[in-house]
Amino acid sequence: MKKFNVAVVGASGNVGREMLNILVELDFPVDNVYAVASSRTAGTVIDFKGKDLIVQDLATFDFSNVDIGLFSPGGSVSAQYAPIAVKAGCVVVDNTSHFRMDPDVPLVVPEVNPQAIGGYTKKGIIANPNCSTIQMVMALKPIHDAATITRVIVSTYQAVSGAGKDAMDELFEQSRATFGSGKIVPPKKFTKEIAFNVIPQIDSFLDNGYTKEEMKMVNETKKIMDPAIRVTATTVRVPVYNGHSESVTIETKKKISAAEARRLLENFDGVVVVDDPANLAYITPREAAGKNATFVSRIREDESVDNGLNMWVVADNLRKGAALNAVQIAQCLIRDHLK
Ligand code: L14
Repeated sequence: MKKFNVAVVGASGNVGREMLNILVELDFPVDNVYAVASSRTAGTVIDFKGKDLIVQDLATFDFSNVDIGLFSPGGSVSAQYAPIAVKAGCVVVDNTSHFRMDPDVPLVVPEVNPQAIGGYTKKGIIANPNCSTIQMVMALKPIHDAATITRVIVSTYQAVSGAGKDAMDELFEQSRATFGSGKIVPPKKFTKEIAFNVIPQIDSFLDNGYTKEEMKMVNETKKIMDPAIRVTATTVRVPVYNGHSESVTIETKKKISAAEARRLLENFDGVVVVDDPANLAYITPREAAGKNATFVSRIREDESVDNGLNMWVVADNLRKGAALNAVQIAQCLIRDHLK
């Protein structure tokens, strides 16, 4: 089997580290792996299959020997460096929001719209959707195919890991302070205290009153699945370390029973249904963390409308929401296009 040179950009971050883990777990056919990050962590050492990878500085890294770049750096870094990597001959799978809505960049969840990947040739870039979008479309897709979803109302309960390691430390230190550690930790990564609290803001506000995170869910769902689906979202940060949860309410053109939806979801690749409330069988983020599946629980008919369903959708936001989905995209890419 052909092997590939892979660069993980943002290798020191939460998502970058998961990417390295998942390359190993999925037995991705790597030849050389390069860990690349900002000058802040360049020179540090990361373990990969028992070997030391020395983190290289993105500013001077040469992509000409790299086939696939898995990018998950912060902020505007991808905007600057993804095109540089592409020019050097590398295909980039990018995790930032920068390229997602570019019509010349495919936005892919491999179980949902794998056919879109071929469009990567236009810019050399494939975008990985937002974490909350990915797990939601995993649960929507089989139902949409069977009954045509017309509207989605979603509220999220998002873990702090998506905001980075410093954000996880902020939750930890603020929690300790509540119990009298004596160390006062003012909000820094978040807009308000996150310990023992919930914050109805993720990313910045837009003119329409929604946050950017909310509009990512609206626009990305349309691009990945169907522009006709109308979506409204409220995205909320909760004091959970890892694993995003979502309350998802849908309306469909065709009536679909809870039992039928359960059966469709059970048969959809990547989804695991855990739904037997009488026996406390429903999923929580602590149980989903570290796992690759998107879990669906609490599937029930919405009795306030004619054709509606409610469900509870949970996934590890660093895995299916980011690193796993990116490596799965790379798997499709090498299977169908880089043979
Ligand atoms: O759009 O939990 O990819 O702060 C990734 C981090 C969305 C917000 C994205 C978080 C962002 C997310």
